[in-house]
Amino acid sequence: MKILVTGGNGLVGNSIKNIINNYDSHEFVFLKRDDCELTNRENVLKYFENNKFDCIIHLAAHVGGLFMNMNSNIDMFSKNIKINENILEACHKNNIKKGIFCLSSCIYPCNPSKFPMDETMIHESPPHYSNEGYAYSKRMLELQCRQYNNKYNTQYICVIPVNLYGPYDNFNIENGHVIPSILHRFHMEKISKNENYFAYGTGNPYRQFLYAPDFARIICNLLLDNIYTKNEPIICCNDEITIKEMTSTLLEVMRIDNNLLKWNTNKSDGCLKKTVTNEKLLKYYPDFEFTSLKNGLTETYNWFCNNQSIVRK
Ligand code: GFB
Repeated sequence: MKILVTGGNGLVGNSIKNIINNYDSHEFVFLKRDDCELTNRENVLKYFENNKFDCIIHLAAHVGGLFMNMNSNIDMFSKNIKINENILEACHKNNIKKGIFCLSSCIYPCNPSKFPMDETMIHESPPHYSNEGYAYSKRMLELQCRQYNNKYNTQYICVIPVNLYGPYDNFNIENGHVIPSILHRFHMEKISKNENYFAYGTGNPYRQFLYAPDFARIICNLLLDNIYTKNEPIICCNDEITIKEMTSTLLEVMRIDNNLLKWNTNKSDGCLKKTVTNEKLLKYYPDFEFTSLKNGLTETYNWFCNNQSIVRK
């Protein structure tokens, strides 16, 4: 099959690039932002018309950490709605019947009826105000995929990862997610010998972190090994810890004394808890081996230090 990967030069796109040798009977095309502006309908329809694909891994999105979301909820909604609508229309017009579409655990209700949350609870009640724009744009993507699946018998599978991290992430100190932005900021403090190690918020919120290379393996399995033959959403998550525990492990990996860590509680904590379950995933892949946080953080920090010329900052 000829497989289009949108967001091909991002965190997960590059992780897929590193494992496609395992799937050499298929051709992967990695779409970069400069190849086609996905918010532009005409560009997208022309690109699909001119290139013809059998299936799609749709990863491209306007994403960012808590503070970027809080500052740009309008952009988060409008850009992602346009991207997803254009991609789905192009898939339909070019008879692409199978694909992976990426949501996120942050779209879930912030006050759910129960924890952990499962695949049936996406629309149960409002998401956290901090990322409403992004959350509702992704909830609409789940709705659109379900409508196409019901009417045209497509297999558009929505995958729901938790907080992803790894090599090729966005290490922007203000707009990045917690792991890349703390890693970058603390690295600068370390090499400048200033040693002002401030993390944001209280450190009490709970999060589940998934190593992007693990998520890439899950995506390729779901799309290509015909074990999961349904077209319903599926959560991809690992164990839950507090931001404090994650930061402590990161400092250990960066060889920074944990006693030097301070918290800037003027900064928001965002959603305190958004626990989801991987019960469904493990039903289909009971032997799936997740990378431990310590190993994932070690590989991410080594990659950051050895690839300064290409790191997104
Ligand atoms: O990863 P993060 O930005 O996203 O923040 P969310 C996670 C937690 O880390 C929050 C704390 O409780 C922050 O207060 N934190 C501590 C920091 N220090 C830092 C820091 O230096 N930078 C950042 N960014 N956080 C996002 C959603 O929520 O989850 C997105 O807004 C996306 O839409 C993503 O879906 C997966 O987990 O709070």
